[in-house]
Amino acid sequence: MSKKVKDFGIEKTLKNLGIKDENKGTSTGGKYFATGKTIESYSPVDGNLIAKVKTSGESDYNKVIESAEKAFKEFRLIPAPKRGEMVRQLGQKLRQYKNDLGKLVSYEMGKSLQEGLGEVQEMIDICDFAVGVSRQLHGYTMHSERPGHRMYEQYHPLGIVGIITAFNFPVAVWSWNTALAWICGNVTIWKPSEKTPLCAIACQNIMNEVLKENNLSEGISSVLVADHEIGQRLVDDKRVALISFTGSTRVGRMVSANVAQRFGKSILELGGNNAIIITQDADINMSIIGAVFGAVGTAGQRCTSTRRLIIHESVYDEVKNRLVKAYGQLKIGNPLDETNHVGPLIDADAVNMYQEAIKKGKKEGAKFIVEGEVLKGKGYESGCYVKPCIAEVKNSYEIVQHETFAPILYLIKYKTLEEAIAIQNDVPQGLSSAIMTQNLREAELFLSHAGSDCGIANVNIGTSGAEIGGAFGGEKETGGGRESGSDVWKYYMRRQTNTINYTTNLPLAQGIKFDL
Ligand code: UN1
Repeated sequence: MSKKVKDFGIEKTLKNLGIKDENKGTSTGGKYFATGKTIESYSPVDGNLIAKVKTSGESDYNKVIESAEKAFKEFRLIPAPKRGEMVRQLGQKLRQYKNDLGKLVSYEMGKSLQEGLGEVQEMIDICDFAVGVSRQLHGYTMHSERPGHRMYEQYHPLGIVGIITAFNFPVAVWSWNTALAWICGNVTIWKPSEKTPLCAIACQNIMNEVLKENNLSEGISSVLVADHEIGQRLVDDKRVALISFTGSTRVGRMVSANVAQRFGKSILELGGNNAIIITQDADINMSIIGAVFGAVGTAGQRCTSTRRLIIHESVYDEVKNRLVKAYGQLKIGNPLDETNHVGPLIDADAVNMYQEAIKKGKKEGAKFIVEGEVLKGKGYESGCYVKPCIAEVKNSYEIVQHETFAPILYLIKYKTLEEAIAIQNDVPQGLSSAIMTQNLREAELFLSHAGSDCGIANVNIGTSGAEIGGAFGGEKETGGGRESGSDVWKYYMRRQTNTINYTTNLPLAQGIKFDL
């Protein structure tokens, strides 16, 4: 390990989180099986090898599933508030490990340390939330049309929940799913991105402590560091009741079809193409901060990243000039150094996609007012650092219709709010959206049924940084799934309607007579 890495205390962080030079990536609770190929995790921060991970083979997969099936039989019998207590303890452990886990997220994934810590905070928050929900898994009681009958509904656990996550939120998305899945009585199997396996191993190590201290079955929490073929097995496996998939629309489309084919349930969190509308009544200072953070935060690799700004013609030049100035002040560099605003992209493929998108945009007519560039030289040795850029475009350009996971911001001019809303909605994706305005009429129109068609619609807030208390997810090609807050727990349970007759007669519903 290089000296530079030591300077940021990464070695100690890895040790604290139980990450070794060579790790077994597949485990069910504290039991490890990993007979597959070995992969290596390199940091996009400095290009160094962080550690090696042995992945899942065929037999490992079956062992994990069998262990999960066994654990489910016991876990579902534990009362929900007691399961909540397990999640409460996980939240406590996460508080304890917050600095280390946040730093590992930053080092393995490349987001700023503040954002890494923020991601762990989201994990803590969802644990707190889930503890409360564990006492509120309630259904309705209905009045029966028959005398002496009672009718109500209740929610039961599903079984095994498979969680497939992306590299960009390498720890939080696991916790949004697991915290709820567990309080609902399910067991979980996590297939993390192969780009961030160490974050997954660290989370599992933390959860193992909770399982061990409470003498709980190992199969409650499993992790499969594995390639897409094992991921496909999970998707196709009838024993896995729910697949929660976060990733691209392209892969999500296949996951959705495959899970539906076997009548499994799925939660899909796919691509976004999020816009902020900046109206003539916007607070321009707030708009600039919201837009810049939305576009360059996590180097444009959030599914909620701001990709388009739809700006009223009367403030267009002012917004444009101020953005150019703000971009000129951005510091790009090691994300562990808190003076930097923008860290690296995840890997060389991501850098290629950024370059391709710029090329394609230019071909279609995009006018770059802040040029993009792959940075070279001291501090940029990993080859993953790129310059956030801005282009003036038409919404109809193919590249603008497409989600590029990179800090490329598109500017579009509008005349009327109706036109702006139409532009905002005129993309295949429907995750997050925002309007910057101090005008109540504009805000309400944007939020109305004639307004944004996205799962998330904000006023005077950017498109990213959603709180865990609300349901998170989007419409159209974003997949329709919802995760984390509100009543999302219902996705992790099966609903059962119960009708009880406490009379000595057997009256039939709908007045049907059946005399013997
Ligand atoms: C994602 O990019 O996959 O709203 C999730 C946000 C974060 C979650 C993003 N709370 O930006």
